[in-house]
Amino acid sequence: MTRVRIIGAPTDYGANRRGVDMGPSAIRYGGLADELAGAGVDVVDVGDLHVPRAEERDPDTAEPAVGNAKFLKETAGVCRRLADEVSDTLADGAVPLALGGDHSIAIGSLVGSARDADIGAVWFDAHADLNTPSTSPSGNVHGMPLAAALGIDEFAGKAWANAPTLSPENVALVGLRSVDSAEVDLIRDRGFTAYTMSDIDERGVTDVTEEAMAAAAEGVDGVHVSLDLDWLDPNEAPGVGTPVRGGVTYREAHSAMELVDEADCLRSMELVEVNPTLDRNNETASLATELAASAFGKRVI
Ligand code: 4U7
Ligand code: MN
Ligand code: MN
Ligand code: MN
Repeated sequence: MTRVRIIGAPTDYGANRRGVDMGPSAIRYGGLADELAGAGVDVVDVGDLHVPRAEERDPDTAEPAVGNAKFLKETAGVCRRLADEVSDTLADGAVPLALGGDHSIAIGSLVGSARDADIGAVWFDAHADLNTPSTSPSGNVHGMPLAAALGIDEFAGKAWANAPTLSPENVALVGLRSVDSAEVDLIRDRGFTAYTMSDIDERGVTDVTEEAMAAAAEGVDGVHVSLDLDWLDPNEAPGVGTPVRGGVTYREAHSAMELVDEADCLRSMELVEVNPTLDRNNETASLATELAASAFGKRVI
């Protein structure tokens, strides 16, 4: 029986919108544990990591932005704790499921998942999250986690941020529709596997997801799946801070998550960017729980 350990990481440092720190509560309230139990999974919820609120920082000791990156020190603190939880969970033979919070927490998930294994990653997201402190148009670290984990530019040599066994050839980006110019260059130059929404239009989400999982899994021990809820169309998932029109539908998202399960290489996962203050009746949080259940094997019959 698959065992899953839920770890909440209620951050909002990395996003431009407050409220995403309430994501873990909303996702739990949306029925995550029951949905996973319905998928035949043995679930343990270890609660939330301690995440100091931005307002609790002593203004005299608060770190200034690093380059253009806001709250990088605070993000490092949370990600170190999350990486330890993720690697302990794996050592215990369970699959870590981290709940954000903003997408900067993926740095912790990836570092923890890569600690004792070679990993790949599949990024279901409207965005590439490959900015660095110098290229980011916003300074928000939720737009940088993949660059951090891969040690690109200013992130090179930062132990808290780097997942040394992850390389671009084992990273697949799925559903891209908002990519900044420096990110386009990285995607072209470094050997990522990348699928835009146009690829999904042309080939269908099932083909694309199968190929993405296979590319990520090639030659490694397991795959981290990162699900940013802004991957879906804002009509289906309104409760996100950086919505982009033209995303996948409810059915496409479920098909993709079923194929995540069928690829049979899932090592760790996260659900991020759910912002209950922007949601409609907790629909985005509930959708996140349903999609996780599909990824962990839930089927109609
Ligand atoms: B998310 C953006 F400029 N690229 O870096 C940036 F468009 O985790 C958005 O995928 C990043 O939601 C979105 O700020 C980060 C922007
Ligand atoms: Mn996104
Ligand atoms: Mn993202
Ligand atoms: Mn976002």
